[in-house]
Amino acid sequence: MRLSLDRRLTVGAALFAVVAAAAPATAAHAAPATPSAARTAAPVSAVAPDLDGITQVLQNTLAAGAPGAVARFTGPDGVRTRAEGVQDRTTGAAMDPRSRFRIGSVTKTFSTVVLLQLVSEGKLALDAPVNQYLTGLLPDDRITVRHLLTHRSGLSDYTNAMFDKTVPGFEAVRNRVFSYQELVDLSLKEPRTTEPGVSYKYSNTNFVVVGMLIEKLTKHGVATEYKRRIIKPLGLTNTSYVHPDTAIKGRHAHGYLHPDEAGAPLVDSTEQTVSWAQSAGAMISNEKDLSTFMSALLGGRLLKSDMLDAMITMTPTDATNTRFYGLGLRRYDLSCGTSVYGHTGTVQGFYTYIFTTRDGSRSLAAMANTSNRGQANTALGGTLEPAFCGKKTPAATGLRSASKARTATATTAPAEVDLPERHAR
Ligand code: REX
Repeated sequence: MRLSLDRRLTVGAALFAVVAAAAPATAAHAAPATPSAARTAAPVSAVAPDLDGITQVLQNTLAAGAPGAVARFTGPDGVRTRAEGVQDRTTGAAMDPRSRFRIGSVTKTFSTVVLLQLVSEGKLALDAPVNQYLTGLLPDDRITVRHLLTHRSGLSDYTNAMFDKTVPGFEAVRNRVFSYQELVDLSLKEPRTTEPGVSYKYSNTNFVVVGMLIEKLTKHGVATEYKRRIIKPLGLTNTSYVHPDTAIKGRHAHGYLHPDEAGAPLVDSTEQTVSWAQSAGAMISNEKDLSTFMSALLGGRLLKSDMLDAMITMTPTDATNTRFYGLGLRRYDLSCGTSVYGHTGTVQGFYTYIFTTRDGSRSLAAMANTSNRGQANTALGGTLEPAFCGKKTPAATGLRSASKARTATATTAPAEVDLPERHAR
C-alpha cells in the first residue's frame, strides 16, 4: 500500500503538498490562489531526509537518558530506518525498528477516526451535546463532541493527580482495570478547567468519553471498532488494543520509566493494563504500522473529505504559533515551512512521534523506550526537522563544524532497504 501510494506521488501532488503547507493555521487546507504564497522553498518530494541528522538526534536522545531510540522515515525513495541503543536492558538486545511498543496518545487519532466514521454514518453530530448520546454523563449540556476531540471541554485530566508521584502512581494502576465511568468520575471530582469551547486544555478525559461514545453508538468494545475500521483494512498486523492484557506480544521493545528521584534505577514498565488510558492511550503498534496508518489517514483513505477537513482544521496549542491541534490530530510547522500532521504519545516507558506530510507521502515514526524524562522526549522530537527539512546548511544550524557539514553534504544517503518485516507474535 505504501509503495503504490509513493508511486502515485506526481509532480502535481508534490505541488499540492507545498501549497497545503502554506495554508493559514485556522483554516482547513484550502489551497491559496498561487503557489508563490508557499513557504516551502523546494517541492516537498525534493527534500531528502538528513539521515546523519536523524542518527545524531537519536544519539542525543540516548544521551538524555533513553536506553534506546529508533526512527523510520518513509518517502518517495523508500524506507530508511535508524536505531540506537537497546530495546531490552536485561538481554542487551539492540533496538529493532520492527519492534512493537506502546503508542500512548497516538491512540487518540485511532479513536477519532472511528468516531468521525460514525459521524459520516449519521450516528452522531460533531456539534451536538455529548449528553445527547450519553445521558447525564457530563455536568454541562454545552459540552459537545467537537469539544472532546479538540481538548476544549474543560474536563480536567485525572492523570495529573494519578501520576503526581511517578513510580508510586504507576505501580498503583499498573494492574488495575478501570471502567470508563470510574475514570470520568475521577475527572469530575476535580474542578473543570475552562468553560466549554473556550480554550485548549489537553485532557485524557476527553478521549475516555470518546471511547464511551464509540461503545454506546456501535454496541461494541473499541477493540472491535479499531480492528474492523482501521487495523484490518490497512493490514496493520503489528497493531492491537488488548486492554486489559498486560503483555506486549511478539517482538517488542521494553519500556523504562525514569523515577522522579535523580539517580534512582529505571523501572521496567513494559507490562501494564494501560487501563488508566484505554481509548485515550492504550494501543500497541510499531513504526511501520503507525506510518501506514497516518499516511492513509492524511492520504484520504480512512475518512470522507469533509471529516478529514474537520480533523485538520487546527487551532494553536501554544504561543509559538507552530504547534496546533485539530480533531485528535496535531500539526507542527517546521523551520523549512513544511507542516506535518500526526500525534505524539507518552505512556510509562515509551515516547512516540508519528507525523506525515499533508498528502501522506512522507512520514516519520520515532520512538524512545523511556518516559518521565522531558529532555529525552524533546530530543526525540528533534527527528522531525532532519526528516522533513533535510540537511541544514552550516549557516542555518550554526552547530556543526564546517568540515563535518561538508562531509555530510558530500555523502548521499546509502541505498538502504528496510529490514524484512516478519510478524512475530
Ligand atoms: C501520563 C503520565 C501521560 C506519564 C499521558 N499520556 O497523559 C497520554 C499521552 C496517554 O500520550 N499524552 C501525551 C508519566 C502527552 C501526548 O499526547 O503526546 N508521567 C511518564 C508521570 C509524571 O508520571 N509524573 O512520563 O511516563
